Amino acid sequence: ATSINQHQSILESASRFPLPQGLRFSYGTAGFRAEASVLASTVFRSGILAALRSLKTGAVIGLMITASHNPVNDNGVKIADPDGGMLTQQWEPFADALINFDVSCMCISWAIMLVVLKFVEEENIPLGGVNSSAEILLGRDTRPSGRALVEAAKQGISAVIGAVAIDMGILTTPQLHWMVRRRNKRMKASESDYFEQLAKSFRCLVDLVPKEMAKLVDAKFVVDGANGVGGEKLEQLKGMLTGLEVEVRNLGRKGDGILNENVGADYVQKEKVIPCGFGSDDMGIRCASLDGDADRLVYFRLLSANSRSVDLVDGDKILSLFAVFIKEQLDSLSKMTNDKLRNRLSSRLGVVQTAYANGASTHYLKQLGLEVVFTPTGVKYLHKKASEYDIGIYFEANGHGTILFSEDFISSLHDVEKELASCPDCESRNAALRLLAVNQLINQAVGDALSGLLLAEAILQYYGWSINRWSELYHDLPSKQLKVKVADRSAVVTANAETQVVKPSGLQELINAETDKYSHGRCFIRPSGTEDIIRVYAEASTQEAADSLAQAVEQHVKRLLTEKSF
Ligand code: G16
Repeated sequence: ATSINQHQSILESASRFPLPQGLRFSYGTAGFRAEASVLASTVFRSGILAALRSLKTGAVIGLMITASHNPVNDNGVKIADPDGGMLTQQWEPFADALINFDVSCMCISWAIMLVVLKFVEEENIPLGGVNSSAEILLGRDTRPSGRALVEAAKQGISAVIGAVAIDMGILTTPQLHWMVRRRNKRMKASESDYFEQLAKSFRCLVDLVPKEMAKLVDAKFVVDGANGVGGEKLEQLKGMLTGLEVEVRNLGRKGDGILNENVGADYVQKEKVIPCGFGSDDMGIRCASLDGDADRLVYFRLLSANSRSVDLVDGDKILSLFAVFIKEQLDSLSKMTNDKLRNRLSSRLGVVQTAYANGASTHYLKQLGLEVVFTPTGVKYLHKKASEYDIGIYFEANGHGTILFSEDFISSLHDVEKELASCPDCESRNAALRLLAVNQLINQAVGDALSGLLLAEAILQYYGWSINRWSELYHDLPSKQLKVKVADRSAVVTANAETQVVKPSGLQELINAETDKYSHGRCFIRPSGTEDIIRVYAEASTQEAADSLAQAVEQHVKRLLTEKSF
């Protein structure tokens, strides 16, 4: 009887969310994303998907309604797995099938039912079982369409018998991922717990900074909130922070501008100009920019009072700052005289980047003696790779990244810190305390602009560095990014961490021929997984050369993809 009830429940609610005619959704770089008005059925079905994932894993799952850096009229869904990371890639084909099932020969709700039942059987999911229970945490960003889409997700979740949705309201994406991870570890997981943990671990890092160094850094800095959720959350957090004077602009309040429109980390990083709300008065000031759901962060400073151009401190430079600091703490620990403790802490530190990483950053990191590896774009790939190390630092150039610590390494650090408790000033103990504080501060589930911002600020104080000094760690090779609108972005297929085009045939040879014309030339293209475009990235020894390489390749992409000659 339970099983019949379960079928009826899905059938009845599915009929209320028809799939828009003629559209196909694909699980992209970070879930589903599209114009908000066509998303109700996608979000409803994502609710079913999240509930099945929770039944399968016996753990709490997260469902976030956001389209992050996309325009305000778009929206989307990100799903957090039990460890707080992105939905396992093994379930992506099912997600695609569930959201897009073919309705040509049967009624929509029966089609859903068949897709669900086939998968439930394959995966051995206890759907309709007497004791089945599932819990899904829901969050949304500030988009006007968010409220209605959360309701659609709730209906999808409650169509699965035993599944419960807990609406956490407006959150940053990393907050929701953090909450899912914490709840599954049976730890305190409210928003105030999140803020307290960030404030406490930041204070701990700052307390370990020599006072004369901290004085060298201007306490005042300005943050662009992208008119999204991150600005308001930072306003809440800043009251709990000591030693920082943060001014937050572009909060998305009445009278402020529009979400992500000429503001935010994606805009500043791609266009290399100041966001709205910034101007010549900010000359000499350290500035940072969050994206629409606060999972990306970049820093910048104005280059001159009468131009909008910025010196960009992107994800690669944030990564480099973090890597220099972590390496220094590990070096301090390796100088410990106690052989037994030192051996316990021997660790593998790895750095993960994508093809977008500026060539100068990779060169710099390798010169530091670090192991650098590459994955395709998307935090789901970088995170997985970074988790293979004792300490894995990953960042995309667009500012999405974090530092992962293995549980074994953290437990060894605790042991070392306890053993050395009798020498409070001993540098090895301080290094252990700093690494433990970083582990508490930086989000272990996903890239988090707020925790990344606090870690960057604490490290600047530690070194006594201005943003100019930070920026001079290395000089970026000039680069250019372009977006090309095409009829069908799936026509482009890439390989080797997106550095080679496999389809359409002949295009890679054309890119190679263009690239060969420029000194230090490097260029690749890839279909975006969040927007309906092909992205072109080019690097060369001068800005003019990078621009011209990108434009030449853009022309080839346009010609080949509109001619449909592949
Ligand atoms: C998402 C992903 C990022 C990725 C970005 C751009 O970011 O989480 O890992 O770099 O999309 O992807 P694409 O180039 O495929 O459009 P966000 O911040 O938009 O969620």
